[in-house]
Amino acid sequence: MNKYRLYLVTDEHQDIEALTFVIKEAIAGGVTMVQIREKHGDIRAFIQRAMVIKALLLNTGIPLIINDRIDVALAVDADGVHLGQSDMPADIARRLIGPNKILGLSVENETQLEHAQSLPIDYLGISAIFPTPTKTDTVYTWRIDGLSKAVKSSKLPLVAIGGINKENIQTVAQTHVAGIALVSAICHAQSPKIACEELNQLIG
Ligand code: TZP
Ligand code: MG
Repeated sequence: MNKYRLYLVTDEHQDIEALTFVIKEAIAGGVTMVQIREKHGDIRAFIQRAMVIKALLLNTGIPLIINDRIDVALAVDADGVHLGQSDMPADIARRLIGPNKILGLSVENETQLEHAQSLPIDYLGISAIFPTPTKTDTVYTWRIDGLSKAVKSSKLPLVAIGGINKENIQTVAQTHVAGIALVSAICHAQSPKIACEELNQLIG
């Protein structure tokens, strides 16, 4: 099974109740990986949310990934961590989490993509494919062309993120990218379960 295939990233603005609904539905709809993303720096709240989601994912085989924070990932014994370019350097992160955890890194341009190839990581987030209101500080949009080139040149599996939805997911999947990560297309759907089923079908 390709765990990167349909990768849910949580919406930091949803409270624990909304988040629980989304996660339960997404599990039923066939999501393959879940990342908890928190940006406001309240580590206690982050740990609490991570523990709730970890309990929901128990025995599903769906890996739980923590955004940015190695300490939170260690605290809840998550399956992995996703780093950005200004988070802890990948080699140090790997040393702290050990060889068996999943380690992802976002790359925001071609230089970073190339440099990342020799890092001790499992996958790369290609950010952002399209402009998105979910993350307004993105520096570059890869578009389909840039993503296609990245897929061809990278030896590490790539996960596409940013502005992906039902309308454009097929063109993203046609690049043969390993995985597709989404926030709003799943979290803001009336039924995240149906959204996941439809997205999964469109991926092909
Ligand atoms: N990193 C790059 S774009 C993005 C993140 C976390 C947000 C993606 O959200 P959406 O709603 O799927 O466009
Ligand atoms: Mg980050």
